[in-house]
Amino acid sequence: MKGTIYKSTGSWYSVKGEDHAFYKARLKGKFKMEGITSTNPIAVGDQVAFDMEDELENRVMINDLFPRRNYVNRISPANRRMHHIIASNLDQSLLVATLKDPRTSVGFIDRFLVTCEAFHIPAIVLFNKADIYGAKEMELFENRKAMYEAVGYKVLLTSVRTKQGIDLLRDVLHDKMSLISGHSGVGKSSLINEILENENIRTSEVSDWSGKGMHTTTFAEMYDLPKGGRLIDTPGMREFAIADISKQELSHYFPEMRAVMNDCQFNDCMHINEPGCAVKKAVFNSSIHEERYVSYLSILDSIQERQW
Ligand SMILES: Nc1nc2c(ncn2[C@@H]2O[C@H](COP(=O)(O)OP(=O)(O)OP(=O)(O)O)[C@@H](O)[C@H]2O)c(=O)[nH]1
Ligand SMILES: [Mg+2]
Ligand SMILES: [Zn+2]
Repeated sequence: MKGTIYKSTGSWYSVKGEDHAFYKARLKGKFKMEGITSTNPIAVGDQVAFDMEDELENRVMINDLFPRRNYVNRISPANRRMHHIIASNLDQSLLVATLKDPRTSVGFIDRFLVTCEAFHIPAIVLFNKADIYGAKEMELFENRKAMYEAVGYKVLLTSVRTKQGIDLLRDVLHDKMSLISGHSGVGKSSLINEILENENIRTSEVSDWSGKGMHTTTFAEMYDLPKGGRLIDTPGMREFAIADISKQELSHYFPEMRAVMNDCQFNDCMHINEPGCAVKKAVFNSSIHEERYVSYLSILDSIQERQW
């Protein structure tokens, strides 16, 4: 049977078959690995083929992986030589950020956006916990919103507490396969719970509620939206280490730089100190936001060129 991976713990998988039933799956021993650079051969969102192993217990064996339409990966926090595939076959990617408790940095958001650009996955930036923002945070929000909208990203403001922005979020997620990422504690699982309208949450998740909120998510897991579409909840990440991007190509993944870099004097301009650099000129006249340029320099600095 054919199916879609809904959850992966590394040792077993939850797969939803074409018959809409969930199966507990293992990987066939000699499963072809797509190279040795990925820590996980199968990720949430993958389309797979499987054989029944134990009909009574709904256990199956995955024997094939269908080609991925796309995927998002990052450098594995456990082993910096390896990549970790976060999810595959996505329509869009939602970054959940907060401006208080905790504050998400522009640098973190930009690393995520660069990765989405590199994988050609439309990205949305959502600021959650609006209910605890004071005047200072609201001013910061307006600045961030203007900055990201100018680059072409959709920006949302939500609160799970007051339900602010939830209807709009529901519209944005409708009928799409969306990856939900962000630091731990920003409210990813809370937002998903809200959007699922408590119809679709499996009982194990309900018992996860403590007085203070949900327990921290440990594995990526996909959920079906009641009116169509799917969400992938992911564990919070502390840092987002970008995989597979060279210093030379980095500026292509800043849409506002991509738009002007043809006017740089040198073809191989890295937009640092070169004469006649159109990107630096745009930063000076504020048509490129300085904070985005600072992110660019910082990411550039962090890219280790591979020495084979
Ligand atoms: N004030 C306020 N608190 C919120 C909001 N959304 C979530 N929280 C709280 O923030 C805490 C973390 O929420 P989670 O949904 O578990 O966060 P998460 O992003 O899934 O965290 P990880 O699973 O660790 O990555 C909980 O105590 C929630 O109740 C919000 O809109 N406003
Ligand atoms: Mg969570
Ligand atoms: Zn330049």
